[in-house]
Amino acid sequence: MTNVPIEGILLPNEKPNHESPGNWKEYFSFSTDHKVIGIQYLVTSFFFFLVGGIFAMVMRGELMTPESDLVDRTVYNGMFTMHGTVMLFLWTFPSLVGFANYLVPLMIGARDMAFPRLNAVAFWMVPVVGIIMMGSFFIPGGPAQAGWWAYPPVSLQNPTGNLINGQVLWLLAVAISGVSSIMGAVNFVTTIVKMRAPGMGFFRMPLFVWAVFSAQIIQLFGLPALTAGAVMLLLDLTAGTAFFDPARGGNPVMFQHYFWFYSHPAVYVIILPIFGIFSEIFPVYSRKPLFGYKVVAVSSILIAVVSGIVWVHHMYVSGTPGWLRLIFMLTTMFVSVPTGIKVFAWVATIWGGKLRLNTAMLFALGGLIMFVFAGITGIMLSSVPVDVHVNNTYFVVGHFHYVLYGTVTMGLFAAIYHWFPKMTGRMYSESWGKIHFWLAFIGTNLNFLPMHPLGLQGMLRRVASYAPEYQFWNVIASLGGFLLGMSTLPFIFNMVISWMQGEKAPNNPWRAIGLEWMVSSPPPVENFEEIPIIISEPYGYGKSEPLTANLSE
Ligand code: HEM
Ligand SMILES: [Cu+2]
Repeated sequence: MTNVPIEGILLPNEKPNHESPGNWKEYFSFSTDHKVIGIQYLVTSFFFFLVGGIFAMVMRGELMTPESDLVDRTVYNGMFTMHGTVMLFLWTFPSLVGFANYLVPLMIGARDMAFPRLNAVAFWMVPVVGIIMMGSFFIPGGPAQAGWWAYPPVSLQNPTGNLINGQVLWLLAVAISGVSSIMGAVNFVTTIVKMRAPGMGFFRMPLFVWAVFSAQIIQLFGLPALTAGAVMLLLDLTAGTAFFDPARGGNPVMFQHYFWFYSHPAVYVIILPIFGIFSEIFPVYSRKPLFGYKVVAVSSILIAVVSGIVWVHHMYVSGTPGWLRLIFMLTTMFVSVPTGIKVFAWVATIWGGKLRLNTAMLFALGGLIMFVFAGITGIMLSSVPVDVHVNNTYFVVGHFHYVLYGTVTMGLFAAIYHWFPKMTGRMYSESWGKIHFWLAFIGTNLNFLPMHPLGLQGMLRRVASYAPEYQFWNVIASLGGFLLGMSTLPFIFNMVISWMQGEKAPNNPWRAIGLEWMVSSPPPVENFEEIPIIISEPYGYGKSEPLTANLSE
């Protein structure tokens, strides 16, 4: 077979033909270099993390007192809707795609992604999504107010009567974001299947690559459902159809199925790469091989499969019959098996290791601790009798913030610190990093722990006012929220100053094992002058076997 060059597709041995990213202007251009695109994703999504954070500060300000006195109720509705949407679709998803973009080709010994141009197109759709979302603040009626899940009939209300309203723009943005993610998924799966360096069998891939692979397979089977649901809702809103409008014979519960068939697996699209990050970081800073490498790899795939058959646990109180609730309760509880295996493997890796508690390791450890807590509340929620009581209360909000801040955002910070020297060629300041960690760790727990007693006492989510007896825990939560907001300042300060004038980073500052650490910091445009030949399993800490046959360590 001959290799016929095809426009826009990179063959495994071909060198990519892009310029070196020496110049900052490169980051504002249609670059096809996966490393530039990775950083573009990360910086853009971090900007939206700040935007979503400001919405959170407004909500926590409102909730300092039982009365609705800081902002108008409709503004509050817009705030929680846009907060959730921005944090999911513009922070966690794209930042993880950023890491996947930057790291996967380097980790598998490839020179770029399989479809570099598709990659650039997928990235540039993200700012478009952001602009549409933010633009909805400036139209009559303001942004969508139906929550990040956009359940009909609330999402079908359209109080202004305009064709272009907040909900329509929201649906449009979510649909574009879905298209961008599908492009990304096709690209990642192809890259991982087709572009691995010689000798890099599936069971020699780093666990971050396994995690991205599993997560992107979920995107491929799940996203079509969400996109179909979003388009049908858009038609109901604009074209007079009645798929989901109960007043006109439609079925609103059907939308919940479309939504959760994707959006439950979506939480695994987010968490799996974080598990991958943990699996990369713990061995390096414990100086031990990852415990149970193959089992951890397979459990990523198992999580991806099982995540597809649990969605109805979000619908226990949507008129779901008892026998169906029972089935989904059992499948949901089963997810904790492969997840528990991973937690066990990380603890066994850390156990008895020579721990180096620098900032990246602290964030990973903090994230692991909070994940264990989130997993416990998750199992509680999977139980029908518990969920029937706490569904739609702050208990659920507490649970998913332990996952999405406590684990995912902490894990993202761990990754940013760990790979910062590789990406920028500079070292960051450990002391500022540690200040960031402690503020974030204390802030997260102060903010989200009180939500559990509040939910058990019956405080509903998505409300701007509440009964006075809930005030104590709400004040604590708000103070924690403001602390969390402040914790971001030392981070920004550290990143900007270190990127501009930090100490120069060597190729491998953490003495880590992995292909990305065998090239310069930042890596050369084509990643590898010579394609590496892999001759051993990853994570060979404490063994003295080389990783490749041809690159020098
Ligand atoms: C052991 C693993 C987990 C179990 C058993 C579990 C279980 C549940 C259940 C049953 C609910 C529904 C509660 C309700 O609506 O009344 C829920 C809500 C939620 N979970 Fe989890 N969960 C787990 C892990 C995760 C992870 C890893 C994430 C995210 C990365 C996550 C994010 C969410 C979110 C966002 C919601 C709320 C959705 C909403 O109402 O807006 N969960 N979880
Ligand atoms: Cu779920």
